[in-house]
Amino acid sequence: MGAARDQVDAVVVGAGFSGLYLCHRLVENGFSVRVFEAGGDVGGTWYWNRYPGARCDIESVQYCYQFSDELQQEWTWSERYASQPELLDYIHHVTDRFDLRRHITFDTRVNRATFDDRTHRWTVETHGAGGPETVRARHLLLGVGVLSTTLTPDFEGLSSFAGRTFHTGTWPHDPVDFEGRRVGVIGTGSSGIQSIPLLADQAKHLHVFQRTANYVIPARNRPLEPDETAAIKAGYAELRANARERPTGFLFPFNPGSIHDMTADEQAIQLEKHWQIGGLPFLGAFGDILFDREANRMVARWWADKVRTIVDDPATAELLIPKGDVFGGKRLCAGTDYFETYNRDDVTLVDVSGTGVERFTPTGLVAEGVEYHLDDVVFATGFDALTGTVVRIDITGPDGETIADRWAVGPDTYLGLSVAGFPNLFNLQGPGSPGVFVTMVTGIEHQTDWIIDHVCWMRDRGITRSEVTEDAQGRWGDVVDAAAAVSLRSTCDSWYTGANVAGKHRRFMPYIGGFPAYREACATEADADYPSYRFATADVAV
Ligand code: NA7
Repeated sequence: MGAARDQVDAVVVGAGFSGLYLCHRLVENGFSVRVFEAGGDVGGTWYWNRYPGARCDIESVQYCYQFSDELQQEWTWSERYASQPELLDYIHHVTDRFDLRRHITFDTRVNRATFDDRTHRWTVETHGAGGPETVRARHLLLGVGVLSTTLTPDFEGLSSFAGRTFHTGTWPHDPVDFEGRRVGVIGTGSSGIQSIPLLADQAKHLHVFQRTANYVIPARNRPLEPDETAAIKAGYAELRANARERPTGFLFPFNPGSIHDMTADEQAIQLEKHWQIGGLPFLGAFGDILFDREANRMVARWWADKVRTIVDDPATAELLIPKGDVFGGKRLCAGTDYFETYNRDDVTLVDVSGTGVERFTPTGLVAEGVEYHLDDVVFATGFDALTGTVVRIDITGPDGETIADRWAVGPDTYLGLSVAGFPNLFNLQGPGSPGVFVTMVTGIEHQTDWIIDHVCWMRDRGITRSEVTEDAQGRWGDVVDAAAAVSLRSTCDSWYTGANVAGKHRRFMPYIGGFPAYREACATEADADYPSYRFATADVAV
């Protein structure tokens, strides 16, 4: 590794898409690196989220690395939307192909990191299978994932429940058999929506406890044919170049026009076209769906009628239609046979929008005053998104302030990457980043490349400390807020705003001004030799 294992140039936290690419680029540029990963292997999100039906909602060919053409050419995706096992195979392939495994310590959590302002190094304390370890590093790079701290509601009596419980975000590695069992699912976000049809196939009876209905579009996943794959591989360069210029960083059929400019018949044809395309590209039907309330309502009404044609029982259909929510305000869900599943006799939708799931009993749970006898309960209850994993690490800057304290009053960042008061630290895809609105892997590559340029620039000049200014951070916060303000998304309760976590500061966290504008802001900063940062060189040669 070129340096003692307890003193390195960079510590990377996480071995998912972010951590692996960070590791690759650091090593490629001659930096010594240790990667710490809480899981037992690489994969991040795709290591943990192994629930039945777990699948990407961005097309596989656009949800993968693009830094190596050899990698692109040698890897063949089998389906339009990759399943969790295929994504994990891909991540393993990348890890081995670029020989990254030897830099990673698995089953190990980073508990604490403290910046030493004398040496300009982070002291990083870990705990894992091999016991505690302390590593000193110039740079602390967080690739901890934006949906990696699971939430399980603190239900009364939960510990008395004698059956099995699972969370979609920490699913067991061994197959789970639900055959002949009475299963309950709590939560109808993407994870619930993907898993419910498969759980229904196995269970003796499935109860779905729904607090809030969600907008679901058929994913229309399918195998990729050999001739399609050949065309994709031949056209990767063009695909990537075009995708980079799109606000989302990925390509899908998009009509920038307004719904108001079409007749009712034309609107229906256009919406049907996008319904047939399926998945997130449904939002590309009209340019004003997420910006104009009436346009949004018109689409929601058309969609509700679709649901009524699929679900046989009218009362169940009405329950599955969100009431008053902005269409696409939460992340749109891509489902496979989701609504059809409610036509099965062995599936019951339970409305828990009133008094909710009240308590667990040894044999099940009580919801809305009714007791349900269950053998297994699946929590599909989401994550403390974007900030949750970062604030659970005790990260202390030179002034003694922790990131958790700093972000308790709002997750301020500069370009989503840097936090004032925390030198030599970069966080990927978190608050202030376009991350969750750009295809993740593309956003990760872009941010990583920017970080690598920054740390190389420091090294070339003998600089050992880099810290963003409060002013620059404040200005970026205004940019993030202004972009959010024009979108209906910011008006919704969702994990984007922190509304799904009791007591969490309420702010629309991602930057939704689009990938091109974000790349321009990052490039402007780098091209001008990082005017938003203050630099210093340590007196001590360590
Ligand atoms: P989400 O989208 O946050 O969904 C969590 C679901 O759990 C949602 O339906 C919640 O209902 C429900 N929930 C949470 N707490 C409760 C309680 N106490 N009682 C009943 N229901 C509850 O998480 P996912 O894992 O599905 O998806 C996260 C992202 O991963 C997704 O957006 C994709 O980007 C991939 P609520 O809406 O709060 O009423």
